[in-house]
Amino acid sequence: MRFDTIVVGAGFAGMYMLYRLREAGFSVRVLETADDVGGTWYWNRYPGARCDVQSLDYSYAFSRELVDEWDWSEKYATQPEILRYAQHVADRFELRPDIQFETRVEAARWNEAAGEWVVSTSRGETLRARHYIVATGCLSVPKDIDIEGREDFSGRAYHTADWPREGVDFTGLRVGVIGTGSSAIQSIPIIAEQAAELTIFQRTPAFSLPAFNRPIDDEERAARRANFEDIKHEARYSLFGVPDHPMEKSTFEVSDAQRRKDYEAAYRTGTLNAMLQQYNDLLVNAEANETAAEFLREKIRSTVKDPDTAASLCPTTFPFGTKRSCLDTNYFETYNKDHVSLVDLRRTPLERITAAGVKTSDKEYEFDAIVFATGFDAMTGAIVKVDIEGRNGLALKQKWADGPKTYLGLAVAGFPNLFTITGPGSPSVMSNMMVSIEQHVEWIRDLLVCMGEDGVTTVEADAGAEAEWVAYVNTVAELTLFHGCSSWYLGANVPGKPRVFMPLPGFPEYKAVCDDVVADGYR
Ligand code: NA7
Repeated sequence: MRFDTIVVGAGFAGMYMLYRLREAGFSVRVLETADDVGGTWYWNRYPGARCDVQSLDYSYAFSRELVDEWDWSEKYATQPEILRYAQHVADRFELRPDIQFETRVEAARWNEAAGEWVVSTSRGETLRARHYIVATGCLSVPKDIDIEGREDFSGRAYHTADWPREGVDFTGLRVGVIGTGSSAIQSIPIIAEQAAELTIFQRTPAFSLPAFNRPIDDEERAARRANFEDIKHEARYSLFGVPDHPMEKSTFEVSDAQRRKDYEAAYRTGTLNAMLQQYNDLLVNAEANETAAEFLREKIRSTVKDPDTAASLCPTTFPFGTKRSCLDTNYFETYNKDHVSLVDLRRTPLERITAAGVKTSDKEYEFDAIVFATGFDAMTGAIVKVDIEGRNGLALKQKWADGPKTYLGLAVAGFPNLFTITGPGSPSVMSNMMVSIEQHVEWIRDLLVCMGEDGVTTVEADAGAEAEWVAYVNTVAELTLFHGCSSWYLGANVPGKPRVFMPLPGFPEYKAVCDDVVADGYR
């Protein structure tokens, strides 16, 4: 079967790409592993799963009708509601007929003679297309669980990113949770409501702010709709792609007392960006950052009653915001429950999983169920999972052996007519994904339309431009405190993965470059 374009993934990126290309007259086939749309919101069904961007911002903005007809119920909607939204979009825009579900892409090879991509799937099919668009998401492939003995456990084992559809009832069980990133922090308070005993194994404590989640009422929805165009514009000119209040002051320009007040106000908004942007130097000046970090540590100490547990829960090894911070509901409060305990793996390292449970250097803990909340092979995992070969048999995995190289996070030299939506080297996870997705999809659509109009059959990133772009992304990262921090932003969570900073901070500046490339005839 032959199409103009094959899109991999039917999450928010793939669905919008399909919508725009079909509208522009292209024949498109979307290939999706799951049996429904939703991408990350299809798989991550763990209890308490929510987005860390507010629902009103984490929405498509391309269709006014869609904005007017969809009512979010909460400031931070739950995963089932976000999935319903994705399903609604698929139905409303009649996307499903062009999406092939339960199909994993195994290989994609560029055929030079035919000038097309040859794509093989888990169903044994071979599909051909001029363009191959990767819309597989930034956090979609769980990292391999790098803990010895993982297969030995005789109880029930779960991964937050591959949660059973029917849910899990932990009532009366002894449960262990490994990890304290966002997935763990969101699920722990809910698991604690059911489990008879809950033990959390923490290697690195995370900064987490209360989400102050609440219902959204009709008045708020109406106000939002009334100002929709302004808000949409503001989002596209904001650092993280969510409307914000520009940072004007630096940390030490204000008195200690004023700073406390400012932090308290930012904290009370229950948003990550307010706290990260309270002063304009928090992400570039370590001393400034430490004032915010200490403010958050004080919050932990005043919430968690046991001083030893509180001390373990206080992050001290990286600046605030440089590892992804979390938003929670009653996370730290949960440690005040008698049946919940924390094991600090920095004091007693995890040795292995056993048939009965988890063994640390100190003792063996017995469980009925273990929840692995150990994170993702972020940004590149899903892309290189497919065996992609460009010109002259060049494997993408090989090309990226020392870290991903892209031009604008959109294209890769040596891989004609291949595009990545929110790929490494673009703002992606450093921005509101919805805003980045819409910008990338529209940019790719415009390019493909332009190619058609000009009779151009292949387009490819220039190797020199790509090298310059990779250097630019690294230079930007080096100017910030993100650089050098062991986070999944630079692949540090996956043993052996090259450490290269993958997202690009600063959505508006990035968008300006993309627009400039277009204005310059796709130089
Ligand atoms: P994260 O944020 O990568 O968190 C994974 C957690 O699991 C983190 O606390 C890790 O500790 C811990 N971990 C991973 N491997 C191990 C081993 N081998 N032993 C002990 N502990 C381990 O993933 P999430 O799913 O929570 O969130 C990912 C993003 O999704 C999140 O940032 C949001 O943007 C949405 P470590 O920090 O590596 O010491």
